[in-house]
Amino acid sequence: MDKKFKRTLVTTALPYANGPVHIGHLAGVYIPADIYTRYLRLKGEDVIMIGGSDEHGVPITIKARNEGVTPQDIVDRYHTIIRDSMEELGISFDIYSRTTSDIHSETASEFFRHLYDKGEFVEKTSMQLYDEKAGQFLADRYVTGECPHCHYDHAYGDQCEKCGTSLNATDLINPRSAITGNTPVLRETRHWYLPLDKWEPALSKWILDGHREWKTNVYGQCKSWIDLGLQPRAVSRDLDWGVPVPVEGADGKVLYVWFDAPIGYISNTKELLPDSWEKYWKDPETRIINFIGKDNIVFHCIVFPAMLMAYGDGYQLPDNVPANEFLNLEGDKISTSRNWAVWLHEYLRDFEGKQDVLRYVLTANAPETKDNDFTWSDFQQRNNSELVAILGNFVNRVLVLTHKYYDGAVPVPGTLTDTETGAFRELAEIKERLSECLDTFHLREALKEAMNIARLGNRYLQETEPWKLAKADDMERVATVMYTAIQLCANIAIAFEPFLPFMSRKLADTLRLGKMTWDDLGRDNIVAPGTVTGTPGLLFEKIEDDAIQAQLDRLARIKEENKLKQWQPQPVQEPTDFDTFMKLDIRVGTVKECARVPKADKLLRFTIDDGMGDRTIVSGIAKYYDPADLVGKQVCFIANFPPRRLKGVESQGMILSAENADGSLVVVGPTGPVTPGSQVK
Ligand code: B3M
Ligand code: ZN
Repeated sequence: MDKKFKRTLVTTALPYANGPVHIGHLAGVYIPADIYTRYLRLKGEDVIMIGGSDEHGVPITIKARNEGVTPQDIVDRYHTIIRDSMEELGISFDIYSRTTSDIHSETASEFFRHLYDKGEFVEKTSMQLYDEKAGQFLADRYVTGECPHCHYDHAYGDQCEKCGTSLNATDLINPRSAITGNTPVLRETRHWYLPLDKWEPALSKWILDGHREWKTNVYGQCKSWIDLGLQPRAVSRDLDWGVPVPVEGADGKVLYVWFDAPIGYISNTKELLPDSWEKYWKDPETRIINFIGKDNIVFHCIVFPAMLMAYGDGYQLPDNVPANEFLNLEGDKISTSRNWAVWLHEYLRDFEGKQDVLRYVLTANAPETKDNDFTWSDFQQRNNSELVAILGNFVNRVLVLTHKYYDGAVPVPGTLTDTETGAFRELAEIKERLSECLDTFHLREALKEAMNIARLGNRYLQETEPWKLAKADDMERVATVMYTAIQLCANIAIAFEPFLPFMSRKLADTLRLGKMTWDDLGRDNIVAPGTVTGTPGLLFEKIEDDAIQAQLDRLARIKEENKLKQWQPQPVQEPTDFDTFMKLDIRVGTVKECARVPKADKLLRFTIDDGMGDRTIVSGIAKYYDPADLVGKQVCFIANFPPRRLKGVESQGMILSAENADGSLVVVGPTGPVTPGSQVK
């Protein structure tokens, strides 16, 4: 670490407790933060990682309203799922708390009150959107409409998810209430604003001059915000869920969720370290790193820093904000409301014991510099041909051979040859690049470097071929090779600890390693001769096609469900006139016979009593009916279409049917008995 700093505070964006966490959250925030924190711990640094649920805000009240339960019910449910599933994935928070805790409301309240007393807010009355039917103001996600920038039609009142622009509800074109669907009216209300314009020079100096090393996506977003000119931002809302505004006469007003949520980082640090939390926030020798997703950049780089500067009292600004881009799923944007996600708690149920596989795939494919796609076939492929075939295979060969030749005891090596010294030199180079990548948040690259140790190991075995040496009875050389290979395995256990902590611990236990440290990485003598290694078990197992197919089937079902939910009636056609209608001779007939048309799986052949005799009609509805069920029913048909041949049968008309949202067809007939041959008009 930079000599300037004595300790690191890692914060992770607080997920909204309106749903479980999914692979997008993990790839964007929690896995990178966990890798980085574990790395610093291995280096013996003073580091804490802070997490917690964001339990205020409109996404939660909307969910509660939809389900007819209280917001507290919602956050209790999802906080537990999120906390437990992240723990199971090995995300090693020092604390995972929540913003409905008492300590948080006190901290957030005090923060607001302090700024209020210092005169840091501007109080303003303005016109805001109000839903007269629901009887409430429509803050943030309570209103949707057209984005004024990219014209996406489903932008939210606080942000357009399409172009990422942060919005005010009143910016939306054609706003609609998310509660009632009504068009809102404007009504006057009073709020407190943080004048970001006042902090613009300080923010510009701090970021644009002082942090050119930040990721280009982060720096670029900050720059465009600052270049556009910062505006005062409201920090309160007219809502009944949140931290009440701690000021006389502010009934029915709460702190804006984006005001209270980042303060959650502070409250959670306080909860973890009641006596020493301040040194993690107010000491210039503390380095603060915020892990977030790209939609949170402005709040972490502009708004929260302005709040901290306004507060004063030594609060430090983040040293880096390594925000990731988005992860898509099978080519589509991940969405909680559309259930288009791989949910962590479901993954853990479906792939028991495979935490490291998900950690591996999400790191190897992390959206560090651009949006990326998660696909189940890539997941399977990376498991089978990287984790199993490269990493697992190397370690397994080494342990099996050690047991075969030495009953598991690490042999005393003979003289090292150029092959060994070359391998250790390469290992040292890998360590250097790996550390450099981790220090600069290039975690995909870092994982590749760690993997290079396994590749190096496989190459080393291939080159030295200890099984051939053993056949030729060159046991001294076998001892050197196996000793060296065991050291490479130990290096793998250390190098992978930040990435794949479960595999790492299992391997470390097999090699009888106690506490691992980053200092040991690169050493050629980590495991002493004579150490009796444990029985080798497989580190990774192949993932079979049926497990992958089950996931793809689930996604296909969700796609189908979403299609149904999104179904809308076709727009009404161009106007027509009665004469045109009358030209169609629509009649009622009674089905006398109905049978499948041989060799045509879609077609049914009807014999219809049309009042004049028997009429044959062929209709493409075989998928939806058992022919016997239609006999005796009355149907409407068009009588004056010219006959045409379908699969060898002459069809004398067309039976009318209605198409459902899912594409299925239902035959249309009269609601009461009708004389066959009657006309429909
Ligand atoms: N809950 C937004 C999100 O989940 C928000 C982050 C808060 S971090 C202080 O994307
Ligand atoms: Zn937009």
